[in-house]
Amino acid sequence: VSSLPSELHLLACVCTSSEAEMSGGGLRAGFSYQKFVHFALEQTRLRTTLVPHPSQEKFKSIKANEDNTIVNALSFSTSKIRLLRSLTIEQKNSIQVLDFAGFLEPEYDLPIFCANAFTSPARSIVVLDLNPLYDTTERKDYREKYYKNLMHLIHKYTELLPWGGKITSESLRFFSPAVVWTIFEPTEANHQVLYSAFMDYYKVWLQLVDEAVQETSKEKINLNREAQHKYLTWRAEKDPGYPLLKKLLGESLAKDLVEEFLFEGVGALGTKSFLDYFPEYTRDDGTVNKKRSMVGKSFETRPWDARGEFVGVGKEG
Ligand code: BLA
Repeated sequence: VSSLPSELHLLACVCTSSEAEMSGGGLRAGFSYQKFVHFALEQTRLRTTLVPHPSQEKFKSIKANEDNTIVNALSFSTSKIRLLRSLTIEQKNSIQVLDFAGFLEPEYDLPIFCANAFTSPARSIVVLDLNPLYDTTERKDYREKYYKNLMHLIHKYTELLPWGGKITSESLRFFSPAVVWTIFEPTEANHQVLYSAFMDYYKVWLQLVDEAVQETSKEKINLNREAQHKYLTWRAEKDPGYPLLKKLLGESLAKDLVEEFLFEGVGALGTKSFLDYFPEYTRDDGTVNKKRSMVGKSFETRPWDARGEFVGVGKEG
């Protein structure tokens, strides 16, 4: 019940946007990532019961510093999904942000659903993926288990949503061979393709959730928990959206949003620190290096082959 107003708002957006979307060129007044969220929640509800996550209460009504900015935050859990949360930010004729993710309970080794899009009048920067819990190059068994039957998706979209260019190898290790990493001009046609890809990827993920069998080995559950905690720790510290969140919400609220909402679990799923996981970021005085990447950007083209085998050659610079 607590999510009703946001979802009504969301429905309203879907119903009234078509006319504005027809106007074409640049960032359309009516374009919104709300319909992505609406689709995902509706699909999830068809299969399972969504229970509001405790984090929703604090963040569902957050406001940006600027009046023209609408922030929407929703979070749920299900019997298998520990945290399904969505953040959208809309600034009329200016920026549109989507950050949608789903994390399973540690009893499952399922990939993390990850849809991030940052749209300005100039371009849309997009990551859409089932982020692996384990390295798909080192762990061939994990790659076989989840990505073998998923590679058809990237073949379907790679032409319309081409590789976005050089990327830091630090980000790349959290991506799967089926990742959509792309930068495009924010036209209606491009966003329609993105919406279609989002629907396909989300449906596949939901199917995997349905089929997921609970792990019983304590050791494996602990490994799943630590892998998820490492991911949360990385993103809570280095997410490219963080500077913008600070600007829009102020430093303190942005920090709370990142730690208690977007990457909730970073404080509770494990005790290791960022530097325990990523010691290469240690500065001489023992603090965390603020640089996002220590290695630099590389991989001008998609570094996986059609079967999901890593074929990238990392070059510095
Ligand atoms: C840029 N966001 C990017 C880039 C990536 C991502 C790869 C390109 C810059 C780069 O090479 O680092 C997204 N990176 C990811 C994701 C993972 C990762 C999803 O490693 C997962 C492991 N983006 C958002 C949100 C905002 C946002 C919520 O998701 C804002 C509130 C903004 N992303 C944003 C902006 C840029 C960006 C402004 C361009 C500026 C920059 O590159 O610093």
